[in-house]
Amino acid sequence: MLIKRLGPGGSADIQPSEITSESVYLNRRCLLQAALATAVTGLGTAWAPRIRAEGAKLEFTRNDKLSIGDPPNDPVDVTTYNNFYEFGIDKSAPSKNSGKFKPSPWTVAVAGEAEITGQFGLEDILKPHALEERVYRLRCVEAWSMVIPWVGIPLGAVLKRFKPTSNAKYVAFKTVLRPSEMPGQRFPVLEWPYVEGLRIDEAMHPLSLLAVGVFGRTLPTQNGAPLRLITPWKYGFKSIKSIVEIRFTEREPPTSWNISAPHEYGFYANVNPKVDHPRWSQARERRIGSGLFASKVPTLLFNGYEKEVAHLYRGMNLAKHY
Ligand SMILES: Nc1nc2c(c(=O)[nH]1)N[C@H]1C(S)=C(S)[C@@H](COP(=O)(O)O)O[C@H]1N2
Ligand SMILES: [Mo]
Repeated sequence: MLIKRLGPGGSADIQPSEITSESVYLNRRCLLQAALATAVTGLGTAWAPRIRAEGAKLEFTRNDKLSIGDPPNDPVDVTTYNNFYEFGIDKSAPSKNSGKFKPSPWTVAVAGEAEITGQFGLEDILKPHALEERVYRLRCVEAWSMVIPWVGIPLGAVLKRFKPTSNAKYVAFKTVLRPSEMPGQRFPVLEWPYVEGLRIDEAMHPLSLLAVGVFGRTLPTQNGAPLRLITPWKYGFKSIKSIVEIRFTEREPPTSWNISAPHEYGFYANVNPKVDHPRWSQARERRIGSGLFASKVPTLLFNGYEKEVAHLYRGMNLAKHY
């Protein structure tokens, strides 16, 4: 497989052997270690020791402007209460069944309507971007939510480096297909590999994040290592994990949940408390960690990010485009 190197001005072919593995690269980022991470972010180590599957410490700065003030969920909840059907459908399955999954080395194929396409090492995709921590609310369509401090890079900045053409109206993402390491893929629960997509302006929105870490460390396998999407104003299922392909397309791409249940899940998947799921209400949500008997809290339009994203959907009927 020929793997390209993405530079600021274009790409040059290189041999796979030249590629630094993701873990080596991410370790290199950790030059300053915990002391600085704590100094810079005011957070850092207090959370880290409680993570189940400990990744490498990351060097990052906290993006306060794009973070919410709510206290993050317990790391144990974030890393053991997961949806990642490739490892099973129970919430506890991804943390239990993802031990064999190898997130390194990792390459991402970039394809479609862009001037620069090819197969790129994860390191090359990440390299020029500074890692940021952003505390986002995650709202699952199953009517529960969490507050999670992701570490990543803005998706839009990454996409721009591939020089999308004027035909690039959408961006499609694909999860790795690896049934030998992902036991859930041996069952036809969903059509594999998992796919998702965004309209190009949604992808370019400053809130869209390509996450490589959580709680200041590289992503645990159950949270989508080594690279996943986060779109906080949409239901969690848009935030596709373990991405191996990014494709610029002219037409709206297929998405896994829409393929599996088209009357229940649309392409947009914006959090909208007024549009019920056909089988349950979306008006309220349970905050994971608030206790089984805690009352549900009202769900906010666009998951609380209305001010930031409402302009993307002006003139659209959001009851129709669910
Ligand atoms: N590849 C893949 N990505 C996925 C899923 C999945 O099953 N497979 N589940 C989605 C759903 S429904 C949710 S709510 C979030 C959960 O992310 P978390 O487990 O990191 O909290 O991941 C999303 N991304
Ligand atoms: Mo979800």
